[in-house]
Amino acid sequence: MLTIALSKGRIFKETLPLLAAAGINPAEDPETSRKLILPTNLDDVQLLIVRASDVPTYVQWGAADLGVAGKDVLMEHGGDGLYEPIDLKIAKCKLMVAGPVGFKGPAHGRLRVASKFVNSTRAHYAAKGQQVDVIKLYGSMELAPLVGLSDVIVDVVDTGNTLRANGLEPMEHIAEISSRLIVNRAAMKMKHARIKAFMALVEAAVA
Ligand code: PRT
Ligand code: MG
Repeated sequence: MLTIALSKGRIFKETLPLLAAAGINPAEDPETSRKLILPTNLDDVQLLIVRASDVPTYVQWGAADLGVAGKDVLMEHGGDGLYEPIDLKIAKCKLMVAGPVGFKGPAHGRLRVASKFVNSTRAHYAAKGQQVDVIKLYGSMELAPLVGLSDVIVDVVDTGNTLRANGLEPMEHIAEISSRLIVNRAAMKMKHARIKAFMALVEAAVA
């Protein structure tokens, strides 16, 4: 059995054509099905529908052989127990610092930064030698500066429409983000032929 973990929404939609190129078609649509294990047209391939930030965990622990996860999520997770062999070039965005339009820095004290990407945030400011207070959030980061929870945020940005709609603007670029195929290290050995064949088809579809 080959088990592939991925999240619904943009990653599922953009991974679908790549799976199809590898001969894999889900038997149900995760947007309408309530099933968390989706069978496919192939008896020996199943999909797990999990939270985007949980994909590396399922693959790391071998509950899934393969997964599709954003580089933002992988940077935050750290990549233990995982190979990251293919840049799928889907779900592209940028990890950025953003703040209120015209924001020049806190009046006094340390900069307060809200993010769900606390590790990437700490690493970014550590690399600049800047001491900051990092505030962990799980979503709706754009709200934090509007109500004085933080000065700025670190979040992924695509069109920038969400920032603009909330009176924020991009301030610093941290990383270019796209989704990656990830592989459990043990599965790569135990199911080598099957996974290599899958990867070759996916790689051809990306190119
Ligand atoms: O929902 P959950 O908490 O489980 O996780 P998630 O929100 O991270 O999942 P999902 O499916 O929204 O995103 C999965 C992956 O898609 C992320 O890990 C990124 O790698 C990638 N991606 C690409 C994005 C975006 N583009 C993006 N625009 N992830 C989130 N966004 C957000 C952005 O932060 C903003 O709030 O979408 C909103 C719209 O963006 P703008 O800039 O176009 O307005
Ligand atoms: Mg989401």
